[in-house]
Amino acid sequence: MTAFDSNMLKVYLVGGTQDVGNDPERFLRDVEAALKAGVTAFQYREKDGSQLSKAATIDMAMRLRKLTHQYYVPYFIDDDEKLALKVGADGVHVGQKDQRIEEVIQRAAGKLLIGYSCNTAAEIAKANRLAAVDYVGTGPVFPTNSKGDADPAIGVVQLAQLNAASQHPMVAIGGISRDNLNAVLNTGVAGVAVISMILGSQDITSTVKQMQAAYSN
Ligand code: TZP
Ligand code: MG
Repeated sequence: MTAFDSNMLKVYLVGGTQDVGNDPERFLRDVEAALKAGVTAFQYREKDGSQLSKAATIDMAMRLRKLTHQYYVPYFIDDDEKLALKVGADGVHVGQKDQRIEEVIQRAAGKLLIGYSCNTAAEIAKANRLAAVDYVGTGPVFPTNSKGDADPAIGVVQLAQLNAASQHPMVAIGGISRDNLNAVLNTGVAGVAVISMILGSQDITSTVKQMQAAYSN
């Protein structure tokens, strides 16, 4: 497990094979292009229409561990701290609808970095009391097509308020695109997590570089 640094949230790629037309080889190619171009963290999130078997998901998780090591990029796994420990990932991301955060902390704290989805003031207040949480993921900021059970969009005003209330670094997620990236960064969040902005891009390298450049504006 690498040490947590909030800079790792800046350009945070999330994705699974379902985000690239259920094509595992294309997924590996696209993730590698993004790692090479400079994403600061990667989260493997195999759900919402995935067609991979359990065995194929474990195999993919291992291949992604090798790839992320090759590019020195911190590697998180969505929802499944057992899989994260098995493949030697750096961290696990836990949603509100997933396993209870207290149980994940008990099993994984000190072994895995812990990200936690928090989309309301009450959820942020709870996360503030959990010292083992490394960062919170908050959204959807805008409507998204990448998550079947996404809550209504919160918008940048609410995002800024939640970020101000959070004692953990915050990464914003949901519907983030070239058009709204600067508005999201103006809220003061530590970073942005995206699926389609990168995995749906015609030119992954230039998209990642534009995201990096947005921090120096
Ligand atoms: N959690 C909240 S919104 C979302 C997740 C996983 C999907 C983000 O995907 P996109 O394509 O960046 O809107
Ligand atoms: Mg989850």
